[in-house]
Amino acid sequence: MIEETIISRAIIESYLNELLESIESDVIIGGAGPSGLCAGYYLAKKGYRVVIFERALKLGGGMPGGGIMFNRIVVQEGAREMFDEFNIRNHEYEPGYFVANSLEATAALTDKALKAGARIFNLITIEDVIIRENRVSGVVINWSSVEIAKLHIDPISFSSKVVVDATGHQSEIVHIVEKKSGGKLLTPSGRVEGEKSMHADVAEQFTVENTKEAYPNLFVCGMASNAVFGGPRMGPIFGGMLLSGKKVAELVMKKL
Ligand code: 48F
Repeated sequence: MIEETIISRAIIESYLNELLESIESDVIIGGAGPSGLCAGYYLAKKGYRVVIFERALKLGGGMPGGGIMFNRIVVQEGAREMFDEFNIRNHEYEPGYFVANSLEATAALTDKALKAGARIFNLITIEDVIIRENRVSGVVINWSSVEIAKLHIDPISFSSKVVVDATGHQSEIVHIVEKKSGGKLLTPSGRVEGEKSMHADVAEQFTVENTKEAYPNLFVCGMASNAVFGGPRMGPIFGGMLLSGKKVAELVMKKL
């Protein structure tokens, strides 16, 4: 006989235990797109306590949608090793251009991040940060449904040694810090420099180069790096996103 109440208890208790264990962690990552998942995987694999908050129901950010809803992604020579690391099947379309199924890529990143030990909470939005002594020391979260329904419900806070903004084009966490710090970011102008128009080749390099600390204890990766440090966008080529996720994990490990 199946007892409905046992199913309910199993779900509630198991979820809440994981949420309680996540109140204090080493790294909070905002956004479970390709760069955030990749960063979470590399950090969790090394034993760091990683918590990822994702606003959406489904993971992967812009990855599953491929290019104009054609569920394929491309990575360039120099990033193919990332496909190998995540065991994502691919083929060389033309010399130096490797194509893969974006659904497989999303599933592989998610699977690896979770199994490495990253705790991923979907349907939760980071709406603010905690700043102590001019350093980011955590985030303020609420259910995404509260945001969508515009309900007047107070959020709660989670602390971490480091926060990573992997929220993509919007770079939402850095925007919050820019506003609340009065423009004291570690960018040339102290403010968000803003994303430039499409230039895939330059953008791919820029993403990795500008994966860095944008405010004390707040790092950026993926498209957020371009938006914050003023680089171009690149469309459905994903090598830079994955390499950026790997690089931010290395920078965070050094910091910790
Ligand atoms: O946009 P997204 O996929 O970011 P990414 O890892 O990759 C960018 C590429 O997908 C693509 C591209 C590559 O060629 O240009 O755009 O840099 O994933 C960002 C995730 O962050 C979530 C959002 O729902 C998405 O899944 N997100 C955004 N703001 C918040 C958030 C927030 N405030 N709190 C939680 N999650």
